[in-house]
Amino acid sequence: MQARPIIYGARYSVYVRGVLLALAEKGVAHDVVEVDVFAEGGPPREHFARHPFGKIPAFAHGDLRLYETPAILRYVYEAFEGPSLQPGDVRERAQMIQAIAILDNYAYRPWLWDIYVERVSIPKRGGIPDEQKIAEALPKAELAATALEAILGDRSFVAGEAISLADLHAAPMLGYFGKAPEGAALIERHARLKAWWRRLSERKSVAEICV
Ligand SMILES: N[C@@H](CCC(=O)N[C@@H](CS)C(=O)NCC(=O)O)C(=O)O
Repeated sequence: MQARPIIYGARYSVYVRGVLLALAEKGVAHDVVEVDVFAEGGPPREHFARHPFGKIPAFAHGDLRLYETPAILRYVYEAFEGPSLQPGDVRERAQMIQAIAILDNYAYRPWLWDIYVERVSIPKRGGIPDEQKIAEALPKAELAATALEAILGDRSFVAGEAISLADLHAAPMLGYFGKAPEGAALIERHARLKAWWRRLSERKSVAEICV
């Protein structure tokens, strides 16, 4: 087995960041091969051999090839020494998977694409945000936040008192979302979510990777 896993992707990607966070929390040395999936003309042709859907991250370790972040996170959790990133309790493990699914299915699109990209990225490039898209995303963004907060409850992390893969999946999304005024205001309104995000953002790995 080759010593260092390889992550194919870009460091700005929330999904790449989730994997980088897991590797950082585990203390696993790794290499990143930059792949620009948003390049004019689409992802580089050779990337489709690593990820048939042309997305990032793709992952290699020895002769193992993986894509889809939850699978990569699970592999990192199981294959490498270091702190456990998965709760010992069966109910908390189920909540960890539930939180990851909520983030992917209900938070990623409104938080990232409809609000952060429209409000922050597009104006940075000189474009005009789609106000209707933002307005329509706000209730969906709120619902995702409320659902995550309900799972979090009074605990320190989303699936218990210890950090888990779900927190590492959430941190990059919360980091971007909080940069949009609508996201910052929403986080501010949700006291538990706010405390959770503060706890996450103070971690060395999150502070270094989710800038
Ligand atoms: N389901 C995938 C999602 C990965 C994903 O959507 N990555 C984004 C970057 S954050 C991407 O590659 N987008 C390129 C595109 O959609 O064309 C996973 O879990 O890894």
